[in-house]
Amino acid sequence: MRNVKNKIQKVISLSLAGTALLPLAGCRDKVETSKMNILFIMCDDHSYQTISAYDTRFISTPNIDRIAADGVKFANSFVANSLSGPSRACMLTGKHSYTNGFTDNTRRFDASQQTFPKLLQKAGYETAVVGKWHLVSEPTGFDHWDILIGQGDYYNPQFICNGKQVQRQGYATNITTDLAIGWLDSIRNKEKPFCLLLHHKAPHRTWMPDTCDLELFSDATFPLPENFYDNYEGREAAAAQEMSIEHDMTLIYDLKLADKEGEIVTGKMLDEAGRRLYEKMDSAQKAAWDAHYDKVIADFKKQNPTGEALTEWKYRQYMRDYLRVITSIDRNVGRVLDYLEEEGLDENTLVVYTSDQGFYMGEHGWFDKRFMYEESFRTPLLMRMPGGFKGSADELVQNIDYAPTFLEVAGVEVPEDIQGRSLLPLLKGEKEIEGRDALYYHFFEYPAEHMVKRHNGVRTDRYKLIHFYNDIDCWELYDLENDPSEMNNIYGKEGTEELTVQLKKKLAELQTMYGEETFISE
Ligand code: SGN
Ligand code: CA
Repeated sequence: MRNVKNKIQKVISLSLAGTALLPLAGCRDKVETSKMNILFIMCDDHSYQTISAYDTRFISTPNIDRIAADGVKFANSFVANSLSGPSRACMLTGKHSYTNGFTDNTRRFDASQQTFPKLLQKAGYETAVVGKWHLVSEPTGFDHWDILIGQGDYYNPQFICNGKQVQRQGYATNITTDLAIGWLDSIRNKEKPFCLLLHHKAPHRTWMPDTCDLELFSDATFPLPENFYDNYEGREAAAAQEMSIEHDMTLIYDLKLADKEGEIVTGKMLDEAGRRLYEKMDSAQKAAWDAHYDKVIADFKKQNPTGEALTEWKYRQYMRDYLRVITSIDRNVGRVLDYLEEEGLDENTLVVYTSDQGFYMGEHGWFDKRFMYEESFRTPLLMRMPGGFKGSADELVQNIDYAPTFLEVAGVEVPEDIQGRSLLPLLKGEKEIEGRDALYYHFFEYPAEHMVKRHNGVRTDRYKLIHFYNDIDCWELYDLENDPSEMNNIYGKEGTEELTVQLKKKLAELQTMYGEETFISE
């Protein structure tokens, strides 16, 4: 049925090409082809390891993969600062954190500054954002906004719709998708091209699955990452973190073992928070939840694992919940892609899928992100441009590049002060981004939850140099070709002198280029 409707739409739009004066009966969109629509889908904490276009070990994500199959898979995509608010600010402005001012999650986004939605809106686009926002100040540059409050809840979340608070029943990923389709279908002005930011809360901690996905992956076991029991030798900052599955992931809050008897106690304040999340569900949601987790709790009590068996139990449980949440995301991505096809909008819409950063799936023994190490510095990035290149792009790209890309796709001049580079050449299959031979990274949020020290660094296609500073002064150097898991810090080792000098020079150059000289002297 869907295909039939789709074919009809395509025939109509083809037959209308070049006949602008004909009545547009049956054609729902009157967008000029030069003004491409933009659908920017982003999840929160979605690891590239759990997208089958990138990695087939854990899960199949057929719908997200549809974007990759007909578009570009960026094989070397990175963020500028691996944390939600900062990452979003980098994307909106096309500038690094120090320049846009949103350096960590305690900040408030300066909404008066230049952003790509504002520039698109000025150029005649209809703009909207639905779902997670996380920038504290109200969205500006949007004709319509319907955002979660703060991190938002998985179940029955509160939204702020154009300034008015609304509570919605259901599961966040489904609701956010409904809001996106609802806006596309009946709220936006169809005379204009659109730019829609569809930003999910999922799969952010505490990885709460939709009730229909609870039984998935129940029997799945996962091979432990080789460096699961990392001892962080030669990496002082890595040793100081508080994001380990063994020590910091909690049974009730993170792993949903809120037993009715109250026998499971981790002694952490988070126990109470975990029980509160459960209390926010309605009775039908609780019944479905109990039907699954009561069995898990009973089994856990029977096994009563300790030591490494407990740590590995936690890892498996974490992976199962995380993958269930990804299943719901993938299904909902499919719904939006289907909608675009049904309406013939796929012919004139750039579709983007990304995450605000990568995430650890047990590598180094961790969950969470923040570090400049590969799993959290990288982020998935797929872009499908109608008529564009299909395949993999290996160039180093970063989330400050999205803003100039969207502007260029829309035919809007990219302002001089934007620090990112447009990826349009790569979307067209041209293999070059001018002047990009290394990426800069800067993480600021310390002291804070998870205790990842402040650091900045530079990455080329082969090497990475990191400087941890503030209450520590440690350098790390990795040869990613020989040590892709970053276990062997070769900083200060014989034979690395020349390389270190070059990378420090590059780091200083990038800091100057991105206006951080003042920061260096602080
Ligand atoms: C919350 C989480 C952290 C997470 C931060 C930042 N704790 O504070 O585990 O690192 O968000 O995540 S929780 O107890 O509230 O779940 S971010 O992606 O939004 O930056
Ligand atoms: Ca995040």
